[in-house]
Amino acid sequence: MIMANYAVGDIQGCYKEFEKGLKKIKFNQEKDYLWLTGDLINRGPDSLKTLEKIYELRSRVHMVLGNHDLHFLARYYSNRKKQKNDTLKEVLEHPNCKKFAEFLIKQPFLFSKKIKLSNGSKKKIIMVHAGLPHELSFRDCLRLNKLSQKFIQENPKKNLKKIFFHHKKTNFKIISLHDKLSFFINALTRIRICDDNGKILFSFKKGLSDLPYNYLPWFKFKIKAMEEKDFLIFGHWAALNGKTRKKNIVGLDTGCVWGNKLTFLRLEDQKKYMVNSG
Ligand SMILES: [Mn+2]
Repeated sequence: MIMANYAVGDIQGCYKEFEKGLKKIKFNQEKDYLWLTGDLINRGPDSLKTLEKIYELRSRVHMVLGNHDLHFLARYYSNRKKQKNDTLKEVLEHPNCKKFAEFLIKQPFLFSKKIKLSNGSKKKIIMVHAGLPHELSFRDCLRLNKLSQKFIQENPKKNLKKIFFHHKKTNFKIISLHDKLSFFINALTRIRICDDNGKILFSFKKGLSDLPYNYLPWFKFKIKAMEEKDFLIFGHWAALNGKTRKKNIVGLDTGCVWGNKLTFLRLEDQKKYMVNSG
């Protein structure tokens, strides 16, 4: 392979497995790219080393922010409270913390690029952390992504606080632009299931066999932002263990931080490389 794009599921501070995976795929930072689905840090043992490595590789990294990355940014910029399973202390107390925060706050919620597959055809790849609200067009997604990035970057202290409103606003029937951006950010970083009207149940974290009445995984709806020929990768939902039963929507969070596996997917030919936890 001349050059390759490797997508990696939620690392969550599992540095050892990340490093092992880079060796396994023979990652070449002269020509390859890494696509990270977000939640790079927290809960796992080595958030600091993980950030150091990703920062070192940053010119070869495409990434989107996950809910844990946002939580870190909110702790750094706006004194958000520690959660009981946080493992961010080492990063927050490190002299390079500012550098990492400034790197992360520049990252998008949605990333998309056309790549050339090994069969010679071109494919649009869309990457998000958790998923997409099905009623949004791709143009709307790009526009809201830009505005959301601007929103948190222009006043991180104040605006990062605002986006953590959690379960109160659950769909797009929202009037103010800031509420809309806040909803967009929460949806892209935390969605798992929703109903026909796009109402998201943010508190749900289980698997497909425990779906509440009237709710379906976001990817079971017709996703307006995607064409049949596009390909979407996401992380976040470890209980799925990567399975969506859709050919062009692939989950990459295989629960490494919960003792399962870290998944690397070569986008050119869909070859999967798995690293066992531990
Ligand atoms: Mn997540």
